[in-house]
Amino acid sequence: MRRSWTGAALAAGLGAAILGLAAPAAAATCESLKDLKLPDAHVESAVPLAASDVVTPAGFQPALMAGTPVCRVIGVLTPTPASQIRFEVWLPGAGGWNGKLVGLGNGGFGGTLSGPMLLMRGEVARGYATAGSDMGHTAGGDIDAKWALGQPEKIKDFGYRAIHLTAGAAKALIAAYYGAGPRLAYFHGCSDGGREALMEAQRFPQDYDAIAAGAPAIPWTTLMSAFLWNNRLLSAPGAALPRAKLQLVQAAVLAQCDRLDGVADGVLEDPRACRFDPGRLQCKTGDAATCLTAEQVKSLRGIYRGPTGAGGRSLFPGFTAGGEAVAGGWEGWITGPTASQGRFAKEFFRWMVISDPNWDPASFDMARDLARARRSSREILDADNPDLRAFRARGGKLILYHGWADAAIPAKNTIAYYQSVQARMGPGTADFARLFLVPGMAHCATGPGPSVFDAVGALDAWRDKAAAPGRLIATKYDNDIFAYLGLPAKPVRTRPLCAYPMLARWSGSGSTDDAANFSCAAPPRR
Ligand SMILES: [Ca+2]
Repeated sequence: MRRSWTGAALAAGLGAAILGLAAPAAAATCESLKDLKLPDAHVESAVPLAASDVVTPAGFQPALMAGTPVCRVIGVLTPTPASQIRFEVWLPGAGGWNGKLVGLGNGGFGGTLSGPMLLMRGEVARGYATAGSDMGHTAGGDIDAKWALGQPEKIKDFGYRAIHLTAGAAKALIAAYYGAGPRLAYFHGCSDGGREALMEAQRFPQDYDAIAAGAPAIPWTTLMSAFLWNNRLLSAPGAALPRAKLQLVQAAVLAQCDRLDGVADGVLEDPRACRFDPGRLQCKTGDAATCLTAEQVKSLRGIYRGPTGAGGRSLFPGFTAGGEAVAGGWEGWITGPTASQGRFAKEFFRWMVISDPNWDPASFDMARDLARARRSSREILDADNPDLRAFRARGGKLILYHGWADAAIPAKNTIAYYQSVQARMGPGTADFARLFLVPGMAHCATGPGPSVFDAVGALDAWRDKAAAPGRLIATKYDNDIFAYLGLPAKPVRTRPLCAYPMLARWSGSGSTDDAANFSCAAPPRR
């Protein structure tokens, strides 16, 4: 009798455990999450999506199928009367959930959920519950800051509050839906999403257990000033750099430096080793297709050097050589007539710093206006605090990455931040924070080098299984964007990304398209 009672209890217990995996007793239906009470927030809708359902919110381009059955929750956070933070949480069915949350960052000034949702779609397919926000305002695109005029609380939402509160709302929804909170929570963002990632590590270390920050837009106030400094540099008479001249320069850089890393592949493993002076391309007289004018040489030297202040002191790092003509690179970000750097900076100064719709970027003065930007916005927007003690103390892990061919934000800026963390946190920094530089990678994605790698997978292996990443494997695809979004694409080449300061070195035999023929080695002394 006793035995059968035990057996029955065991069977019931097992049954409950099995049922518990499929549908925990405390769990809610998707639709019932609409009635969930959250602090300073309300749920607008909670709807089950089939894998084949097409997700097309305003501004969500391209429209894609959900790809995975999820409970899609849309809500609004209102921590202040002026706040209106739209967020989404996608919850895979209980049987497909891996017990973890991934928060995804936004880009630019935010303003839609397009960017986060593209990444959320990929992470729910791997079993994560995912979350993202519009950063607290609605805008026509991510280079639009008109919403900030006279809205100090909305600027705080954009600066740090939207991502922090979205993390809390996501955890509450997860606890209600599955009957248990996430066992582990990660965050991944690039560009402004990288800034958001570092805000979380610096300001809200309890939100996430591990964080990946790609090409972080830090410190925001200095970055925007550096954008405008480049813009003004190129506005001088004769200083513009048309596409053909960028191609001329990049070809000269690669002819001089491509083989310094032992592999002629159109990519520089460490652009800092390339001592290229554009003066060697200067025309003997006037201008021609095969040479640069004196004014163009001056522009290039300025972009490579970065803005300087009194006495030639560097105010922000410059860009490295080798990616001048990369598609979507310098022309789209720095040198083209409608380049994004100038547009971003104009929006920032006009609507967040000067608060004057008629403010003219031509009036920009680096010393005066950088100081002004810092006074108005440093406390809210700059995520460059190297003190990560609280994040480290709770077991947090941080992966930083940055593409060497990034024309939006210079890779050297992320090296400088990592070095500041090393200085503040000491010799054990690599035990919780590592930097991966990505040769030939443009801003957050694409470029001539292998640029597709699994940052969240590396975070998960490190935080959950104590497997510290010595190297990440990056793949080049025939369509990198497709691969990045989890759509079909054909691999072309793999390479290791080595934890800073190590560099990938070809063994000298075997295909240079296979990461197996490379090792991570200390950089040569220079
Ligand atoms: Ca090379």
